[in-house]
Amino acid sequence: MKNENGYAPSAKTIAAISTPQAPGGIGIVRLSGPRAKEIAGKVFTSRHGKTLEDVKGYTALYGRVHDGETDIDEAIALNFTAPASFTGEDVVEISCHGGLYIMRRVLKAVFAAGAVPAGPGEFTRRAFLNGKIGLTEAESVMQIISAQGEQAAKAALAGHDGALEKKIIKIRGMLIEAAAHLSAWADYPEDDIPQVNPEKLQTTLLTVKSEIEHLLRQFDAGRAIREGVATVIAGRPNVGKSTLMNLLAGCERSIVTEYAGTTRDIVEDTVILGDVPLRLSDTAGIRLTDDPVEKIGVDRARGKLREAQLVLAVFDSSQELNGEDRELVSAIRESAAIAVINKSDLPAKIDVQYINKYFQQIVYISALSGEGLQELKDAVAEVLRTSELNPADGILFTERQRDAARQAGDCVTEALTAVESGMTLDAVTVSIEGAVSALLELTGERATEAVVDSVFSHFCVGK
Ligand SMILES: Nc1nc2c(ncn2[C@@H]2O[C@H](COP(=O)(O)OP(=O)(O)OP(=O)(O)O)[C@@H](O)[C@H]2O)c(=O)[nH]1
Ligand SMILES: [Mg+2]
Repeated sequence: MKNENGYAPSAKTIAAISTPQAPGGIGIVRLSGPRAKEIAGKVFTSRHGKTLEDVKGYTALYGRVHDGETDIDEAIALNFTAPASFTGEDVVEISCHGGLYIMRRVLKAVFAAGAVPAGPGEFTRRAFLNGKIGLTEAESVMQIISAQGEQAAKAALAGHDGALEKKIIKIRGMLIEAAAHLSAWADYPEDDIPQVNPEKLQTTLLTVKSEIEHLLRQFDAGRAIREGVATVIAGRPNVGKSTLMNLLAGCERSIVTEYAGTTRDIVEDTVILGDVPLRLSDTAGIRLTDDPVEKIGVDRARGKLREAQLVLAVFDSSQELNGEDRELVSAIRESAAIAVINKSDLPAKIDVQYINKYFQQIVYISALSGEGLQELKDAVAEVLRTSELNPADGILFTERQRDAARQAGDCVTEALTAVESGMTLDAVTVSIEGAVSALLELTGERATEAVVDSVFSHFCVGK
């Protein structure tokens, strides 16, 4: 028998430890499947003789968990009755003391009583297959678990509440309406179907395109907030890179002296600037040098620069620009970068016009006094586009989602080109249908088994 989602419910009852594989106050062994209550009943005996099958759903029973012969621990068994559970199946959670030895013994007893080990993410996978949650919501379960900061947690929760799915369904609705009108008009020309207005069609497609582009732009910003950004502080010697590092870190992380060539090795620290975790690297001042030790430092700085996701290019406001500054500017042409004009407390000599020409974001700062720090935060949020991020709006979380959105965007662009170049409306319909199918894959409504497998392979066992 298949459920409304088109999947046959699983006959197997799975079990796993759902709390971390580490000692804790409480540990939970979770079972899900048609025999969950019966199997749990074989290893759990309640104090007052009630069984999990007698009591109604959402009842907690207190008792002992055992392996049929000896008691393992005292425990609480909580039952959820299908379909009103996380997985949509009968679920029992046995909460015992959170010692690893105890939890493993309980799990072993549950296996001996007839359950099979749950695969990675299998509980969430069953929730998806049983139509309890969409694929994007399932993916955000992982994001909620791994969120490190407030913004990231908020975004993950919004995804779990279906913000992305709603957004995709809205976009898809617009496309489906356009495609339906096109087909009806092409198939039943004698009926009274209003003629397709190419301008209106174009407007719809442009709206959809800009919504998809907006989602794609936010992908990188969302990732910056979730995973942090590899940020390199670079510049010629003595411009105040290490002073800036210390200002951002809030402690004396790097050595600062008035001598050029102080920093040799890369000094690293992670700081949260605004909402974004920056993995900072303070580097050696880039210049030609005969000092063999400094030379290694300069090479390392250049290497770091190539890997950087964001460069804070530091210049000394009190000095004229020199060849080393210009070399840095040309080395980071392709990178996301902010020009940080430091020592703003001193009389300015720097040629700002030159900097203006190459950087979109310029910040004046005194790393010594901290003046200008807020402007730097704003510039970082601007460059990484985290200032535009609105979790309630729906955010693409995973590369899988991003790729599907990209594909949909490409199809919409194709459809637009077809409309603009006066191609047959059939060609437009084909492209629109391509976009719809990419969006169906994004939400998981038409995802292949391979896609579903790969989504859940990233989960841990017990989730
Ligand atoms: N007046 C003023 N001096 C600063 C400022 N920032 C740094 N300095 C001074 O500039 C000198 C060099 O600072 P560092 O932070 O070591 O410079 P750096 O770029 O790390 O230098 P290297 O490691 O040698 O490449 C020190 O004497 C700092 O006190 C600033 O904003 N204003
Ligand atoms: Mg330094």
